[in-house]
Amino acid sequence: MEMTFRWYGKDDPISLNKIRQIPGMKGIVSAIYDIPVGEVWPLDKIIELKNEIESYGLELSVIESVPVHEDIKMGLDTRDRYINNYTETLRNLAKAGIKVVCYNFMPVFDWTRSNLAYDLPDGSNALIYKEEDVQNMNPLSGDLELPGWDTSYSKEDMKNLLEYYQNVTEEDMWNNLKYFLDRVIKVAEEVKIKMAIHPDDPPWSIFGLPRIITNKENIERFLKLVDSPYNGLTLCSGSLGVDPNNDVAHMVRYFGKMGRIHFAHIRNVKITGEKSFEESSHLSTDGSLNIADIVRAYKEIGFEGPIRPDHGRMIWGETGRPGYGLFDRALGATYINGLWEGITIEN
Ligand SMILES: [Mn+2]
Repeated sequence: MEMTFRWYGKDDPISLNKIRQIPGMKGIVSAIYDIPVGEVWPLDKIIELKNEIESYGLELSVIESVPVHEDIKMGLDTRDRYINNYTETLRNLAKAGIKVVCYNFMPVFDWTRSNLAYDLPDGSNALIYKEEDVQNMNPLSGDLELPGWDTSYSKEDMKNLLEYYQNVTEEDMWNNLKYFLDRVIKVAEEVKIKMAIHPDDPPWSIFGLPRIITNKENIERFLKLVDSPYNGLTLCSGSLGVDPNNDVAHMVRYFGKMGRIHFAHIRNVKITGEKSFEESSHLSTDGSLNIADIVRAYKEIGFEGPIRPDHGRMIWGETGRPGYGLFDRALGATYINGLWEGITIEN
């Protein structure tokens, strides 16, 4: 595996200089953040990002994410233009030597939490999700702050989007995803970029919106939509793991042996009730997931791709982007490295 770390570009308070000091850190997961969703990423901007990262002795390992325009997810007639732009972006990324692209297919909201800084008893704070709180949220109130929310939507846009989705079923989402993949994976194969879908987070419907990348059965269906090694997964332990029916280590072994895991997100979560959880430290005993077994599963399948610690708590007084501070994620990377080094696989 290659240990990597997410970096939000030059505006990220956590500098590349700090990231490179984390033991074993090899790669950066990043994106270009100032291009509107759906437009083509120019080659010179990609090269600039890559050069900046490489000047710190790190590699640009994964693009997370190239966002999918909402018109594609909704299946509107305008989607063809955005799909063409998407494949143009892939071509430019390939010219810069990018090998893995992460994306998701969640309608409107991306990842969602009910509280971005919930105080934990040890004095740290973390992202949490409480189903009853989310059900009481009104996405049209305009005062919600969700980390994965595209804040460029006006209240009116949001109202229209939510209204439109009232008539979009899960089967429609499957059809729209297939339409997208039929066109995009062909280009991904040609330019040798592994596409890696991120599961829906949390893996159930929120605000009445359809969500489909949620469990083993659905992921298997997804992989068969276009049965190509370039149509693969970002396997996120924390996203899938909040549903106790999802056995993450089993999924790593199962989809890993098929060669379809292209990128690994590792983090722990503590399930606190029905459809409710706290993001815990990465340590197995701090949460509901057996991170040691998940890392063992990656070692068993001979995983050589990028792994990153996913979200972290805010510890030692750190403030900043929810889930994306330096300290707890660095501890997560170190913990994963320790597990990896300690596991011997007998052949
Ligand atoms: Mn993730």
